[in-house]
Amino acid sequence: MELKPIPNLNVLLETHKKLVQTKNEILPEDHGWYSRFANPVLTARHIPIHWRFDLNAETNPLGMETIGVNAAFNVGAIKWDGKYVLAVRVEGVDRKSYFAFAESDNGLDTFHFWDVPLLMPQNTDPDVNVYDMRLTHHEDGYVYGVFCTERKDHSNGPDDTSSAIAAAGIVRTKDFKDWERLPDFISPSQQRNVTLHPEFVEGKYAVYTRPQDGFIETGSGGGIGLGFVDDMEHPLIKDETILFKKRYHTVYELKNGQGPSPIKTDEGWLHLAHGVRENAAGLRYVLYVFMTELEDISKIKYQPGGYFMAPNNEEIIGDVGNVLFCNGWIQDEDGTIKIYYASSDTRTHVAVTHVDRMIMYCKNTPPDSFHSNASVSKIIELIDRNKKFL
Ligand code: M1P
Repeated sequence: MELKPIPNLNVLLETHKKLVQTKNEILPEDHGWYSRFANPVLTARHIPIHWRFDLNAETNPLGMETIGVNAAFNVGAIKWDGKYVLAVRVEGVDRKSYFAFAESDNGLDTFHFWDVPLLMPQNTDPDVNVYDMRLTHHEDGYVYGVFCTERKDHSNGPDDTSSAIAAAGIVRTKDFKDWERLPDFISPSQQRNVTLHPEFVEGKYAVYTRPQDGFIETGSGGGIGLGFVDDMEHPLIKDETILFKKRYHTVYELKNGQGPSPIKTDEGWLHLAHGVRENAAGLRYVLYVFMTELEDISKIKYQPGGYFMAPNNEEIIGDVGNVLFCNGWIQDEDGTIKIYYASSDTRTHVAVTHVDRMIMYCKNTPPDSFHSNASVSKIIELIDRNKKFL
């Protein structure tokens, strides 16, 4: 019998092609820190048609969507074979997240997905949900994908259907075809927002962590931590200390978390992180920057005050509103940095800056001095220095 495609196949394919081929446009910003772009680089609508629709008219005569997608966000990022490659957190309408890789030649638009999403290799305790992969090309030659693996917390008995436990899962590859699953990081607390430092530190793997008291609350253990692992095949986190503490009346008052692995610059290791605070409308997630010493990654060298990026206009709206989150950035050979950030747990955007701008930002933005009057004093100081130019 002759196979017939669904009646709306051409319309679906044409609409999808048009979306994927849309060129992006840089937007003007006056702060000089980075530039945003007009369109998100990835949304749920970018997921290929044949991943979402049964194309056979016999089984799907009305051409309806078969497997819905809710969001495409929180991407890991890497330059691979000259392409910008994103490990996208795709979330289905069933709330399950999985990873799918999308690539682009210029890193700004025309991202398209590889053949199939990643079927995550499993350990003995299967993942219930996986998300937020950080991709790190480590000095040992592997590309590591460190992600959050969530499983049910059975400790409160069978009637508790929502408690979960978060841990940091690890996969590694040398070719993006074969993925080896390693044991999850071994740590006394729950973990999320974990990523590797790209170089060995005194022969050990250095790991940025975010120890948590519970699945949501970071509690007394909050902050961006730093720990060390001897062997990735037995990834026991040792000597974990808090590198960047949460603190009252800052943009990271409630919790914070390391974004992607840091970028090495002439001045230090450049970090991008998210900070969370609470307000009457709920939680607000913003991105902030800090720099650690080249010779001692446990020491903060620059800590510019306040946020670097906050949800803007339509970015405020989405599944989990008022959230910016970033777990992927890419530095080009000329020092350009492409920041892949997600808004409101829904879509992925790009912002572009340069390593020189980021260094200036780190050096020239005053640190938070934790009191309104101290903030005003800094402004008055700046006004005084500026008088001779006006
Ligand atoms: O919903 C906002 C973010 O919440 C979590 O981040 P954190 O552990 O720092 O609170 C993660 O689930 C993240 O995926 C999500 O974007």
